[in-house]
Amino acid sequence: MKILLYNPDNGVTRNFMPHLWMFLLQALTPPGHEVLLIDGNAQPMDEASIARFVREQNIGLVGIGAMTRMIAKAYRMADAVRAAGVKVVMGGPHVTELADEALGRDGGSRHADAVALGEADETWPRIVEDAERGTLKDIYAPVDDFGQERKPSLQPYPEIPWDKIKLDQFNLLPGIVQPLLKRVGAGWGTFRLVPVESGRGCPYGCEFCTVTGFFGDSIRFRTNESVVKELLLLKARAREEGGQIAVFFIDDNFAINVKRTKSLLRDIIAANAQVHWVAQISANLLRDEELVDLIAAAGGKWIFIGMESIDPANLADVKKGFNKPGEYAVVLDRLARRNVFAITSFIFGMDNDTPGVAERTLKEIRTWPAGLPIFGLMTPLPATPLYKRLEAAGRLTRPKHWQEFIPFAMAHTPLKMSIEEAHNEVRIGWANSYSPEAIEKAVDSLSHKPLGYRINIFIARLCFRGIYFPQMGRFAWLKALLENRRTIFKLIRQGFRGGLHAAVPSAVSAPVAKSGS
Ligand code: B12
Ligand code: SF4
Repeated sequence: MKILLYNPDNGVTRNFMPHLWMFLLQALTPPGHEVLLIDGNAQPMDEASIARFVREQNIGLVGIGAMTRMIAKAYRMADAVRAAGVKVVMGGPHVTELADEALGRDGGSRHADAVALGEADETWPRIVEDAERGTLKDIYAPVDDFGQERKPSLQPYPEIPWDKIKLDQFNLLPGIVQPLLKRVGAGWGTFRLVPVESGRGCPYGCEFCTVTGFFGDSIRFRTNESVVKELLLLKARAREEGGQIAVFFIDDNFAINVKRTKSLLRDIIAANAQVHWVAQISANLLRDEELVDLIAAAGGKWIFIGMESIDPANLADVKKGFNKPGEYAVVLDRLARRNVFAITSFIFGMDNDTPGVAERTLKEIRTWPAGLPIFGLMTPLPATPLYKRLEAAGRLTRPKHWQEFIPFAMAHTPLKMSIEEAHNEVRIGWANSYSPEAIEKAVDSLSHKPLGYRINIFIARLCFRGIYFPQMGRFAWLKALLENRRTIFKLIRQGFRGGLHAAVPSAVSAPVAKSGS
């Protein structure tokens, strides 16, 4: 049977990284089937084109995975596939929480023939076999023979054949700059960011987060050996194709067990398996100097930190009191001293926020080492404790906000400001952090470091700008480059002064954006 795994586009930014679930399920598919992968962010498709594709390719089963914000598009695509006479199975965090919605049992129309609840590592082979036999069931739950929920142990972990997988759709370097970069330095034919997990689960249970409910509070780790092997495979591929590969460790809290993280990092160093990587780690775990030393030595370049707020009352409200705003600056300095920088994520529209929260936060940020601040709005995702609290209090203004996804729009009223005021605070956060002046300042603040770091932060800031300010087409990019021409010329001048080769870092560290940890 020919199987298509499809991930819808997020409708806002171009994806910079493939989704791990597709590669994982592909690796877990029983032999004898052909699995095709399409990420709508890299290969845009509409309803008509997916219907045509499944007919022309004679696809027998389509698997669709989506986060809440892409679910409306996922349903539309699923409807088109089903109308073409092909079965659809859906999985991922949204349909796990709202399986009835996908199956049309909540009064709406049906979008999926089957839903895979939770982690599908063990149910996927069964789904494929049932689909082939024509006996697909409505729901596949990861349970043992006694009906108890069973989470995959991740030991053993499937081998994802990164050396063979076609990754043509995932090259971050735009076609026009490739010939130029090839001239400047060897090894710049491609630049890929690849997701790797080393463990699953987070015990912290922050109120707005899906992770503890979905993956559970008991953490499961792969063996160090299997992670190291995967990194070596990726490193070899980068060498072979004359390109760069960076890794995003997608664990929700990469250092949740500090002892184990240190042991993994030591093994990565010992095996010379370092690639440049990004990981998510909560600020409280970055107090450990030895951990930060090992992060830097093992190739860590960017750490995503879910700071959420500089107000301890807000943090206590959302059960994230383990974040201590008083230590944010110390943590960021500790990282920056080792040339590791931070993606600092903030949420506005929290219950203790008042107008002016953006400027108060920016004032703090300006005292920190240059990084990548990102700003989002408090969003009640289905089945989170936050959703339940707001629903019980009658505060949801758009209880099914995912059915009509609007980027950067609240779905409930905050307590101490209006929805419009919250939206405005987010706008202020982005506008101030990603204006040409702010970008130039961030680049200049690294003037004591080699030029590569300045180029790195410049490219990363330009990419991150696109999370809020639409930057999808060539013209939008051209406009952004024109607006930032002062910084570009400055960097070019510095590059020629120091020699062209000095201008290119060994691998531009990859930018990312999400919320968690
Ligand atoms: C990596 C990541 C991202 C990446 C993008 C995704 C990518 N390219 O990999 C980035 C960094 C861009 C990102 C951004 C965001 N993210 Co994010 N992200 C993650 C993260 C950390 C890892 C995803 C992952 O690969 N997990 C590991 C795989 C193995 O798990 P999985 O995807 O769930 O797949 C398993 C099952 O769900 C199932 N499955 C999944 N799909 C399918 C499909 C089929 C057919 C089947 C059968 C099974 C199946 O099988 C898989 C194996 O068990 C998760 C948290 C987490 N731990 O999952 C959050 C998470 C998915 N993100 C989340 C959110 C909210 C966001 C943002 C909206 C945050 C923000 N405020 O901006 C943005 C929006 C993204 C956008 N613009 O598109 C939420 C989603 C919650 C929800 N209900 O939708 C999560 C769960 C984190 C959280 N804090 O709650 N994110
Ligand atoms: S926000 Fe981060 S620390 Fe909190 S529960 Fe989610 S993954 Fe864990």
